[in-house]
Amino acid sequence: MKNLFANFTGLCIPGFKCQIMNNRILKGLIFLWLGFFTGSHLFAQDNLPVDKLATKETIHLYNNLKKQLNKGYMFGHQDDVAYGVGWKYIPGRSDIKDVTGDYPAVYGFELGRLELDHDVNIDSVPFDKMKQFIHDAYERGGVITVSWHLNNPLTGKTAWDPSPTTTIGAIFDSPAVHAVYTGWLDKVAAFFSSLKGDKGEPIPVIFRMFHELNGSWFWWGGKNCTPDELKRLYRFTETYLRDTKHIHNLLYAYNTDRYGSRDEYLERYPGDDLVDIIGFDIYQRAGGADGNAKFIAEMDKSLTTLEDIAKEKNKIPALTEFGYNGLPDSIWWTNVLAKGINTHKISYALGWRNAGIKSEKRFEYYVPYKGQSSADDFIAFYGLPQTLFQKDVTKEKLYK
Ligand code: BMA
Repeated sequence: MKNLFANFTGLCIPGFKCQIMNNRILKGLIFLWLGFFTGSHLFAQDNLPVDKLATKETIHLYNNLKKQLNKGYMFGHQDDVAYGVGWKYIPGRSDIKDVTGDYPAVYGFELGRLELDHDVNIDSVPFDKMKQFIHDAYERGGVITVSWHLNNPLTGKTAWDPSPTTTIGAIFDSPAVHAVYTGWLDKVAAFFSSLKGDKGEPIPVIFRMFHELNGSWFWWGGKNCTPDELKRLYRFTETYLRDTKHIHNLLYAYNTDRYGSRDEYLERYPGDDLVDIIGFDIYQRAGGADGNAKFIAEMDKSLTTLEDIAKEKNKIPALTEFGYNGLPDSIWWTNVLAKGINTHKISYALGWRNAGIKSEKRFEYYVPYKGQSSADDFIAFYGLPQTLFQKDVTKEKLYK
């Protein structure tokens, strides 16, 4: 011990050579200490997402999303590059790009049916194509978010099979159902760890687990389980992915549907240690001046509450899904959506998918395609200083 101390303090006796060596050791130690200091400063406790072992790129994304709140909100679109109204899998194509010349900044994808080993997801998107889309979007500097309409592991039916209300209980109490559920998580973990950038680094993903969890249409939501059951499932799922499967490229989003009060929003909140991003989904159903005014007022109120909670809890607020199906209002973007969001600081707003038009009465699309009646207004919306698209965020280098 004594000798060691003498060496480190440069007191090595006798000789010059020894002195040089000691200086080197000292310099090395100072270097290491400085490195540690700057590193720990950069990744100080407050600047880490809930996964303390998150990859470098995930940590950068997390911090940049926070910083960017002062610049504007990113526009996102589900399945943007996979298909649009009247087309499917045309390389490089996107309805948003057809209209504005630019891609969205956030790209939503969906994992439903991955748990069943299907080659294509619930909306017929092949998983191998999805991985390529995710890779390309990430390399362009875009942000990836993923939802998962997973089947009911107790009944084997779809996510929309709420009965019986014992599914979450069975996941914990029945070894067979537990095994089904963890088997599904293993597949999701394999999917996330297969997402790699050009340098082999894992691609960060915002995972919207158990989205719309205050509504009663999914087996994990609303009346179909108790708040404590959902919280337990959320904690188990995240811990399993992170600690058992060692997945460290995820930011976790807590995601309700539209909500009436702060208490309702937080009723199923699983804990500050599990959530990076807080958001909600909201759709406009009624049009006209009255419908628009109500939608703007609801957005304004809900976003105010969301921002307050985000500030208190040091989380990132986002509009995790929105839409007005069929976009019947030609100035909806600047006259309604922008008015609802523009006074708020949120990270992003994700428009739902452009599944297409089957007939006059059967259609599903939430962003304009070229020629759609709200396309010109969307270009004006694109030009607003608050809205950020691909070109804006590429400049920001969100992963550095
Ligand atoms: C719903 C609808 C469905 C779709 C599902 C999963 O909101 O868009 O058509 O299958 O999401 O993405």
